[in-house]
Amino acid sequence: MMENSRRNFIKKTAMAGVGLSVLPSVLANQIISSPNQILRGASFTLPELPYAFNALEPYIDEQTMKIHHGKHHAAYVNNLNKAAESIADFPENLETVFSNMEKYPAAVRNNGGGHWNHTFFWKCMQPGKENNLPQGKIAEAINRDFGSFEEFKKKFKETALGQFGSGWAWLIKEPDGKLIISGTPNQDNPLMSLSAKKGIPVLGLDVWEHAYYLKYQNKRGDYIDNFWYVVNWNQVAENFK
Ligand code: MN3
Repeated sequence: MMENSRRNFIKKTAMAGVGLSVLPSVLANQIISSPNQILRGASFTLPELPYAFNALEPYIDEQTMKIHHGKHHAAYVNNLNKAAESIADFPENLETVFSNMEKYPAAVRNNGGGHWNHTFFWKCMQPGKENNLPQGKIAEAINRDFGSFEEFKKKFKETALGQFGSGWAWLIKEPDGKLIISGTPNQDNPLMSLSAKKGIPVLGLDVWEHAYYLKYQNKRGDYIDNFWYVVNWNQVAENFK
């Protein structure tokens, strides 16, 4: 809200400055975007979790969720806003940024990725349940491309375990609709133009130590095994559409 007010103020000031009371929006935008203006193309905010901090217990503990969301994710948002502040015409849609990742500094790649990835990750989870299985078209596609759900989980775990240091494991939909599994380092994701494997993220798992260390310490494999109880397959099916 404050950002919008500020932008409107800048817009009005800019328009008043050139002595015009009515301008087509395209022209008005050009005025706001002139290099002499203090500008902001976008402002990002920390989304609320779609469930309580303790909702994923016992698989993911409350304290981890509080720190992960309230400290780590919040820091990505703050640092992204700082990085975006000095860039003219910074897109409001991060996917636009990712498609031209080479043009942006590392701070945008790391914090833009961090913000997008975590926002996606929170939605991929829900309170845990036994026999938590994919249904419908996403289940069919997993069987088609991996042979079975068990085989899919095995390959996903191999990728998540094999990601050296910090990073993510992804289930991705390629342009032809095929599902593949891929890992990315740091806060990269498969939407980024410089990603080795590109596609639409369908499911993502954060394998940074901050995601599991308090409960699982060095046992990343146990964290991955327990992730399957909290996957929100309805959301994953939406992501697959
Ligand atoms: Mn994280």
